[in-house]
Amino acid sequence: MKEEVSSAITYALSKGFQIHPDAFKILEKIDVKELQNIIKQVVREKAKQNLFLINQSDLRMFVESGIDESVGDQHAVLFDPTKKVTSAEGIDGFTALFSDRYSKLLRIMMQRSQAKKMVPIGNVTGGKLGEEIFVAGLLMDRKSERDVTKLVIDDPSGSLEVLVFNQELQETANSLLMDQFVMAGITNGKNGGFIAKEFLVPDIPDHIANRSKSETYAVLISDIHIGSKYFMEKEFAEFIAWLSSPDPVARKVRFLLICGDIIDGVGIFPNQDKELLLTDIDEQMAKAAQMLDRVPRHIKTFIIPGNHDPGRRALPQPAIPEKHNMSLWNRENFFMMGNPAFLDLNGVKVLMFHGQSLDDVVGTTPGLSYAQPAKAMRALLRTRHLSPIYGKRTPIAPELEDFMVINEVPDIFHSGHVHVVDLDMYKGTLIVNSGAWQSQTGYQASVGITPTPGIAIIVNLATMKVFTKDFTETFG
Ligand code: D5M
Ligand code: FE
Ligand code: ZN
Repeated sequence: MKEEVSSAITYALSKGFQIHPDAFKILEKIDVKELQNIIKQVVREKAKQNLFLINQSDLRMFVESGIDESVGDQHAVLFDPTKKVTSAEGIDGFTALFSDRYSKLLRIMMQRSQAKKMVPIGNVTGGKLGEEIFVAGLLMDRKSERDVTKLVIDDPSGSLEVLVFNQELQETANSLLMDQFVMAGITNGKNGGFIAKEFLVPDIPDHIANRSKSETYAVLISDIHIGSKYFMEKEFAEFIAWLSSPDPVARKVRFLLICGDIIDGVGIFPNQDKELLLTDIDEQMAKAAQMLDRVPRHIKTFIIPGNHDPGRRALPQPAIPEKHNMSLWNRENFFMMGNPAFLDLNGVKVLMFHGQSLDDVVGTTPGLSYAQPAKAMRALLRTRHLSPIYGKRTPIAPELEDFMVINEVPDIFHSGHVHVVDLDMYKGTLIVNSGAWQSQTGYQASVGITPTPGIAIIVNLATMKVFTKDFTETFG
């Protein structure tokens, strides 16, 4: 008998359990690396039910042939920026980026009836308009003076100042994100100038989300921050162990989505070294690989980088470079992708974006806060762009194409970064901010961010029902 098998049996016996002879045969077939973990899970589950005999059926699900084949696990990576990023340099790069943003979003906007009355800005500036017309472009400037808000909108033909007097419309104007695409209905003012009558944003249409034919669960997490002093290792290990537990929900999990900040990194912010347990990124990555290696082979795991992970910082980010995590890259059930990424899971379309721009959205929009990141994510869906604001905290690369435009409407929009779990449903799209596995840092305390760490988000892809599982409870 293998040493691991006899030690697993000894463990069960020491807890007062008996093992049915048929169960022995199955123990021999289980992956030895998982055995200790599995036997502990089985012992804990059965003890809860006051049953002290381990039989064949308790273990069958852990051998390869015991995986329920009726739970579908079809996937396709529909977009990954890793091989597309080029980073053109200088002003030219940004001109190209903004011009591509404009044309992609114009295409989306052309589906609106108002687009029929759209006029290029270059044709507007001189003359009298007569009736209300529409202009569309990127919001380049916004100023408020006494009772008037002034917006500057650019399209490739020119630049136009639009005046907003109506109070309700001023609120809409203030909720727009800088550099976002906007369409404005305008008329001539009495004293010259152009008065805004209405604003239209690209937005997503009301839709019915795609569903999985089989009852398959996806688990959504982010911001593990391995290497940080504040990384909640016990809770995270408990979560990973749950994935191979007999829990009926865990048995139907086929996808694990990790939305960035896998490790805490090194030199990400000043004096970070004082908050690190592991001070080398390769040590941190090795620890990540060691912990994630316990994800069972039948769960497809999709990983995108965040601002703490190795590789380029500017958006869009390529996948975490292979040299930092060979063992993760080499796992057949692991998929290393860039940020953002777009996936098809059993027909359900999932947009993954770490969420760097949420800092700028929360910071510049009246009424938004870190306590409700899903509201800020809603604002991104309305702009049909993942990171519109240029020149604030979020670094954006001068690509020739704007890969941050939300071209296709997602069924699930998954982000992290803010470390607060928040769920929302917007026009048929499930919005998930999946929290963190790091307790509150000094910085977060100083700016009033109260994280909700240690929680996994679980989505039933057949019904789009979503629930949370709190792994901090086990430890009180
Ligand atoms: O970011 C976690 C959250 O905290 C995110 O909203 C940014 C904010 N944060 C955390 N540390 C800093 C520093 N040092 N400067 C500015 N903002 C910060 P995360 O990406 O996990 O660090
Ligand atoms: Fe983070
Ligand atoms: Zn982050």
